[in-house]
Amino acid sequence: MVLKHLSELRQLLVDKPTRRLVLAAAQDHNSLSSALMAARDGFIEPILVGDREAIQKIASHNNLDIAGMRVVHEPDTEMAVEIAVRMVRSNQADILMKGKVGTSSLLKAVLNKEWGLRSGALLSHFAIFEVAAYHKLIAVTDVAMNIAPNLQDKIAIVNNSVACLNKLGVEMPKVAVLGAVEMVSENMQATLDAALLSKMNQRDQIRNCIIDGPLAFDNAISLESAVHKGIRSDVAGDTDLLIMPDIEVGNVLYKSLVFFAHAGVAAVILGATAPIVLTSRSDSDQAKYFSILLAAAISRQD
Ligand code: COD
Repeated sequence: MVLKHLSELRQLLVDKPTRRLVLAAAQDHNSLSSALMAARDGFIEPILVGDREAIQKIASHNNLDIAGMRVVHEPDTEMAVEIAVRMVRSNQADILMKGKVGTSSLLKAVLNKEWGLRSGALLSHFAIFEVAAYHKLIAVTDVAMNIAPNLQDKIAIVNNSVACLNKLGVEMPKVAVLGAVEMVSENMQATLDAALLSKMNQRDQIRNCIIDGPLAFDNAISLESAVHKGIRSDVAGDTDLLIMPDIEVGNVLYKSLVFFAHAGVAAVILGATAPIVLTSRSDSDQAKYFSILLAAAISRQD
């Protein structure tokens, strides 16, 4: 990873056109204030879809200036989400962001066959962490969308993430596929999938990255641990991207990094026709702000 700090995402946006971000069910204090912060910094132009009265109330109670901003009044949450998704689909917006609506309702709208944002690829969640104990930013996937990905899904998850990292300037990301152990065990599916992904990478079936696995978490992030175990690896200790075996492991790692290690984070959904900012209620305003910057940095530039 060339980037060491999430604040460097700003540099990727210098001289890039302002992206249009549509906030679905915008009557949500945290998403609204982070979107306004990114707008004030000149990175995005927000479009607020939701209950106008509730949006105005939140804005005035929290000293948020929404004067001159485009507000599309739709008090019904499901309809507001549909309007927001359709705006991205019809190229009236470049980024979709979740406001006061449940994660699965938003994802279901995105996956709608008639008016959603399917691109034909698998959609996956991608998060980048700034952890004091690591020498660069580290990406983690999938911690929030695909529940129990099979090998085919993991290939798509790697491809989505590698394409995103390439856009962030990481040309040949080092990818560690995690297991509980670094030996291939027929009793542990995660290790079998990891071994197959590594071999597929060696055979150029998965390109633009260097994959190694299975690696236990310590080997992936510490060369000393890998050497101690006698592991020869081009990835160990310098991983750019960690591939999770399933959503439970991913979600626990995500929350551990944030709550125990006080990591900063930015996250988006990849694989749709546009990036989607889908942070959860427990994420800080700063995490939401950096997620918007990440989405803007990888958004199509026309
Ligand atoms: N990418 C592309 N298409 C998908 C994906 C995906 N990741 N997931 C489902 N689809 C397509 C299917 O092919 C199908 O056509 C349609 O969508 C419905 O598929 P289902 O019935 O398997 O999926 P749903 O609608 O029941 O649920 C999809 C969700 C993404 C909502 C579901 O996977 C989910 O709830 N994921 C976990 C989200 C979550 O709760 N995260 C919590 C941590 S914040």
